Amino acid sequence: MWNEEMRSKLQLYFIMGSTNCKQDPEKVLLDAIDGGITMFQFREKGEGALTGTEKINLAQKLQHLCKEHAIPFIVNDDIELALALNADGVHIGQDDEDASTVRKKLGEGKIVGVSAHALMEVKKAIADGADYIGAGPIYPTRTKADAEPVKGTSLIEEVRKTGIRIPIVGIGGINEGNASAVIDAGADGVSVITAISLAADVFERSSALKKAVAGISE
Ligand code: TPS
Repeated sequence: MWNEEMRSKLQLYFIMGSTNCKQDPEKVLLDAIDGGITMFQFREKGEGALTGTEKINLAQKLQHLCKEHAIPFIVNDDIELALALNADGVHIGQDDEDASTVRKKLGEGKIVGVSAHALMEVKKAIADGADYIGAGPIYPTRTKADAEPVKGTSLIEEVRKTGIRIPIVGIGGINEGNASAVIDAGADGVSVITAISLAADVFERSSALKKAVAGISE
């Protein structure tokens, strides 16, 4: 699904779980949706993360909000949860199963995204049938404990220079101040956690990010 629809869904891709929020996660997601996010990933990870039925219940509530606003709901890593909820897709990292296996498990018409940190990983993800790439970390991030070394925008530039057209989002330390550099490097969008999830005004910050991605200065 390397089409314009996928690219536009990636414009402002918000990722979140309960551990990334200081307020009620449902309120955070709703304000972010109002601010203009175009895709959502449920990522329930880290110290204090919910498990079992609590995790499923939160996922269901957030999925419901996404459905009401026609925002694709993607699950991080957890294929069983994605299947149980009939989520729109799954995002996987380099340590997970490959995209082709995940797609077989999910069935037709689902979105499969892959994190990549080098050109070789991008090529493998494409061969495995990935729908999009999460490239990063672009800038320093404290949100992912096992993050790879910072790449700047060079990986995205390198991928585009080779003529590879797969949809890409940049991720890692992105905010409204540096988002446009990521788009200029050749990304279709940006993916953020804390720039939105920890914002004092989630609506304001997501609207500002959306404008930065769309190239409209305030
Ligand atoms: C689309 N990942 C790389 S850096 C990071 C995460 C979760 C933390 C960003 O937090 N691409 C996609 N989804 C993923 N889960 C990853 C990559 C992995 P912050 O914005 O607070 O710096």
